[in-house]
Amino acid sequence: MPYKRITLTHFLLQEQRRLKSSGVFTSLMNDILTACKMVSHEVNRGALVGNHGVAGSENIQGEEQKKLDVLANDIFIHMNSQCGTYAAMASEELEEVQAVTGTHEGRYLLLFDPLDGSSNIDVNISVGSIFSILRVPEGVDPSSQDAFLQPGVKQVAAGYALYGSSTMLVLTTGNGVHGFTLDRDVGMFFLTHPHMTIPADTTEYAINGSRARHWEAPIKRYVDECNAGKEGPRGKDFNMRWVASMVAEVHRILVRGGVFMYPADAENMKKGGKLRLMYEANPMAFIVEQAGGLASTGRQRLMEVAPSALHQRVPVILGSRNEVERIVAYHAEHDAAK
Ligand code: P6P
Repeated sequence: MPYKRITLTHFLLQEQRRLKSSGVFTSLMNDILTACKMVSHEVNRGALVGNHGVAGSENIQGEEQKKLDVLANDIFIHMNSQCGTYAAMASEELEEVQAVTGTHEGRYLLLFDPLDGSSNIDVNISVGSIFSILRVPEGVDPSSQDAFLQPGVKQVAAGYALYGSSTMLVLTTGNGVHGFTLDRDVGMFFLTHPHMTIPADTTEYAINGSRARHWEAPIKRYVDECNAGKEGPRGKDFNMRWVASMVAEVHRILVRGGVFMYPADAENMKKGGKLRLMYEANPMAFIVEQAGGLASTGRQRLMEVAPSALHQRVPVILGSRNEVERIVAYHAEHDAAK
């Protein structure tokens, strides 16, 4: 019976009792889910209200901002500044840390990519929001970049909202991964995907194949073997997917397995890779590991990368455990033969 579901708020209160934690965590999560509902509303109205197209500005990454990039960022900053649980925030869209004024008791830091995959907005392909929560380190000014430069293993919680055929919020607090679907008529997220786990094996990989000429040998070896199919060394056929929206790719992997790769390559390695460590790779790595998968740079566990800059980029290989282990082994063989 569909009404016999629990809401995200019920789930958070249960987690709060289980963790014997104060209500702070529940209230900070409530602000994030409200922001995601508001972004979902604006994404879904799209061209009807002029939300498509470019904003006429660039972000810190030097990327042209879409109108919804700016709107989603404003919504996240505003909604998460109200209840005093965050001392500061960092956004993919903003160069500097945003101190949350008047909340000296704020004990948490929020990092987010307010609208990931926004090149897909005007063509109506799924986009998402990604968030990561850290504690304010002792004795550090929370409004300094240094406060944010913590490895992924220090995350308190991480999650994403996927604005797809339905709007979902997927969350981990370190006790597994749980998925909630937005009931627009009720205006609440309901638990629909408890204890999401990633199959250890897969026949589906995701990579932007147009970059093949730039790939390092271990990635080329892995993809070539997948493409060789059952006649090749893997002895089975593979399928390829590429949505150009990390949230959509990770969600597919959580639901049915797979491996996602945005590796460092000859062209992007000058910047350290394509995807950002603090508010894309780390939160997704936390979710993937909590769901039984692995997340690596190819040479290091992603969540153990020691950050040196707020907007730093990193190679990303994540998903089904046995496939990520294979890709990491190919990197190790390659490096040992150098
Ligand atoms: P490309 C979106 O801009 C993003 O950050 C990820 O969501 C996505 O996986 C990747 O970049 C797409 O990159 O080079 O295929 O456009």
